[in-house]
Amino acid sequence: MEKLQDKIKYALIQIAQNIGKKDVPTIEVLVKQAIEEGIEPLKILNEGLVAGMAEVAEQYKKQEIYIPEFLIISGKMGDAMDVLMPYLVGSNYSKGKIVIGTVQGDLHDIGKNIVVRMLKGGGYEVIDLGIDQPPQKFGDAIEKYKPQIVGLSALLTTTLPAMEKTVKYIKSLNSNVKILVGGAPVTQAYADNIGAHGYGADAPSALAKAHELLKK
Ligand code: B1M
Repeated sequence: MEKLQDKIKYALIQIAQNIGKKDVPTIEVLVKQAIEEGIEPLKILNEGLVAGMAEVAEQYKKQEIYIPEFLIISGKMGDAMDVLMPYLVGSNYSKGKIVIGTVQGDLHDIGKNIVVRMLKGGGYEVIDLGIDQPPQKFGDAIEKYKPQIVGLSALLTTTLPAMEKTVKYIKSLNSNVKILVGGAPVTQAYADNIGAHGYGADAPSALAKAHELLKK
């Protein structure tokens, strides 16, 4: 018999391929069923949801699915996480904590929100500060939440200096936090230049970079 974790994983992929169709399996129902069958919550997360999301991310990367589909799937993933979360509490499920926000002067958040969903789907606890965040707000959040990673997003060439200022400010706090940056005008060269620890060109690479930064 097909394992329930596999069903959860393939349900996410099926949603990607059948958006809008009625008979697509509901992830929350499968997650509930898995819990009732006594499958370990961490197994449901890692071998079901995270594995399914990783495949969906590949499809997004290869442009087999696009932003609207990705947002729908991420939403479903969020619903499933809501069901699973109470069972995960106390099981040390989180791979790490990430504070993220769009830098000062910048109101764009569509891409950042995709990154947030991707990181959550990848098993991270994410604290989203929102848009137009001054350096001090990132500093306050570092003190309050003690994250391992801080993510900065910028969509305007005119807000790139705010990203640099924020990186400098965070580094001046002497915490061990790693800084991950991204957004349309940001490049690897720019990230290196301002002293960020990591750069993600898109949501899947932001997730991959987060994993990599935590290994260092
Ligand atoms: Co604006 N805007 N916008 N805009 N806007 C752009 C960015 C622009 C390229 C349009 C253009 O001129 N062709 C241009 C910037 C030019 C430049 O700087 N070189 C521009 C401009 C000029 C402006 C205004 C100044 C316009 C005006 O008022 N005259 C103004 C500025 C407001 C401000 O921020 N202060 C403005 C306003 C707006 C809206 C509010 C109307 C709206 C934003 C709504 C919102 O976000 N809630 C908006 C939009 C929607 C866009 C476009 C059309 C789409 C951006 C987007 O959502 N892309 C954009 C033109 C375009 O890109 N075609 C444009 C889709 C999204 C999934 O991609 O955000 O790149 P992206 O995110 C990707 C990656 O970049 C990466 O992963 C994401 C997922 O793959 N990524 C990260 C993002 N953050 C990351 C963080 C990471 C890692 C990866 O680690 C932490």
